[in-house]
Amino acid sequence: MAAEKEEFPRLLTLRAIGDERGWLTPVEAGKDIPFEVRRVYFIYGTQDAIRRGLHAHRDLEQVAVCVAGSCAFLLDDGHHRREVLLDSPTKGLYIGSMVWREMFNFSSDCVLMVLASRLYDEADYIRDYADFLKLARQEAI
Ligand code: T46
Repeated sequence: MAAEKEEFPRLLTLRAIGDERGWLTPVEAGKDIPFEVRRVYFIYGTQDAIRRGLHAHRDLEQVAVCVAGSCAFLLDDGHHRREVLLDSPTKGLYIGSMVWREMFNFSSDCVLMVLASRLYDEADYIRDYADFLKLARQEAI
């Protein structure tokens, strides 16, 4: 039986609860996010000409949400390269292990929140694209 084609990239739609006071988006581990959240970090004050990321993770799941402003992601799983614009606090971009990511086109008001499945570990980063491709293509065999 042919394996089902996984959605890449996977976008999660977060809830938006609004009334006359404005909007509220809840993020609950195990409900809105498909893993237990062990770390949260924010990226902000990035100029629009800057490119960040440029690495993959060996074993890390993350969901990125632009809670203010917008930015673009390039995701590359070693076989497909896709660009995604994050421009709403209800759009969550799921990034699994062994996916090369680059972030760019940051708006001046961009606040990018990232929820992660593991604590920070520099040894988990693959920062060389050629090394990443070799590993990603080996894994697919
Ligand atoms: C990712 C993309 C989306 C810490 O001390 N703790 C942390 O939890 C993180 C994420 C970073 N740092 C330190 C490590 C560096 O000295 O903060 C500095 C900047 O990190 P980095 O250059 O890795 O930032 P980005 O924007 O290139 O990448 C970050 C995440 O590191 C990465 O996991 O997937 O955002």
